[in-house]
Amino acid sequence: KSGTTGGQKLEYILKKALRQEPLNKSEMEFILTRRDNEVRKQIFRAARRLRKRHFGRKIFAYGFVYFSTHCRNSCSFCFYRSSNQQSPRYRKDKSEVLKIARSLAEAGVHLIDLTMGEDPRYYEKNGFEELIELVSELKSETGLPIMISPGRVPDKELSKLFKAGADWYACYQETHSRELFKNLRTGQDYDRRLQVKKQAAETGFLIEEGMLLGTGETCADRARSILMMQKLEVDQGRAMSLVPQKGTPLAENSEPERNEELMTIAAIRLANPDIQIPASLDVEGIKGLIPRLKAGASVVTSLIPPASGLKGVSSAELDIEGGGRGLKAVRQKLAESGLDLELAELEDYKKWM
Ligand code: MD0
Ligand code: SF4
Repeated sequence: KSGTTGGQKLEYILKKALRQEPLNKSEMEFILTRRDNEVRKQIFRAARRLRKRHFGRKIFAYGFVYFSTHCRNSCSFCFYRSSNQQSPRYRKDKSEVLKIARSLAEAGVHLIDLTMGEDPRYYEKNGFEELIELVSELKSETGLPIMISPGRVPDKELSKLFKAGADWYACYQETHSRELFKNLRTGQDYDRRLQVKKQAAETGFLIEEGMLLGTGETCADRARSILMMQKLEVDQGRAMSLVPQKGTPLAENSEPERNEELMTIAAIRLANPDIQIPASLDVEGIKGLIPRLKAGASVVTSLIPPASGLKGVSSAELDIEGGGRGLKAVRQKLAESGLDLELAELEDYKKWM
């Protein structure tokens, strides 16, 4: 009901966001704690307006190449944590990765996201030369922008990767509560993980930050993570719901309500009007696409070609072999949605960068 203080407060905050003035923590929390469906719709509408202002009708798409699922770490939420015997372990060689990337490029993605666990082969044995070589060949063969999500790489490797042609560095903190961080990224150092993002930005990378929902965080924690995205001046900020994984400490957690992620996406947009925000297919597959775009997301991520032998991170198999993680499926969903959105051209994306 408008006229109540709650209604006035909402209106005040949304107007402020639409003027692109930074929201403070309590305003962010107010947005994140709204439960009423009509109010939520109003918030999504404001988020879409901001997306439209900065991206028009264009939606972007990233190919996802999870080329090594080996990892030395033991994140409590992750299917691929080192001690999990139940997860599919593989490591694709350069020629396979290039082949998959070429097929993604032909299909029309705007970027290739090269993702790996903190694979001991790179971190402990051979070093990063192979990855650096992969980046430079991928760049010259496809001409596409490249994101790397290789874990917390050493500083000196970062600049080599940048020089080889990587444009983006993605490294998710998951939470900015130190307490929770300890439980999630077991044995890892909060400050060092944060530092590497700053270092990457200084090196010249575009940077992505991410938060994980449904691990016991409060709305205040979520607000803090969103404000950190602002403070770090990230170029891409994501929220993804926990998908409880078998063989992990969080296996028995319940999944957060779907609206929680949508509300968080919208709140990220209100606080960071011009950044990329993923609508990841890795949580609910293709059926999750339109709701995320309606909440203000701007880029479809986790596109995985069938028969590539590649897995997703949160949903290892979901929709991959059926083609649901392909651009054709995305185009079709966009056309049916009535949202007046279309896939961008590569040139549009490069201009945005
Ligand atoms: C995604 N599963 O895009 C991927 C992943 C890593 N840079 C991205 C979390 O949803
Ligand atoms: Fe390794 Fe990344 Fe999984 Fe953590 S989230 S266990 S670093 S693959």
